[in-house]
Amino acid sequence: MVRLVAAGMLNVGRQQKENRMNESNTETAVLTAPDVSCGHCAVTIDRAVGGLRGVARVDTDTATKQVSVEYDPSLLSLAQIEAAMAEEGYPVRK
Ligand SMILES: [Cu+2]
Repeated sequence: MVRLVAAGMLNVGRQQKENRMNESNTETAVLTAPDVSCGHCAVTIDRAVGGLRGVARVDTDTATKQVSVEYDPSLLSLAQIEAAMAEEGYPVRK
């Protein structure tokens, strides 16, 4: 019973965090990563970039090789996002 209550409180906390993120000023950057070829690449990028603090959303389109990243510029820079992608083997084309 106590565990159920605790889990519910955790969910509420997560929701509030998401709401705060939506209220903050996020920017969406569309990056081209020519080495993206398949869904596996998309999953790798989603994990690497999505795991960065300040990233709200990652969407990789394997057809266009474009990665759209919604992030909070007050928490991290575009250069940090690009570095995380390059580290996984997907350098961004300038
Ligand atoms: Cu791939």
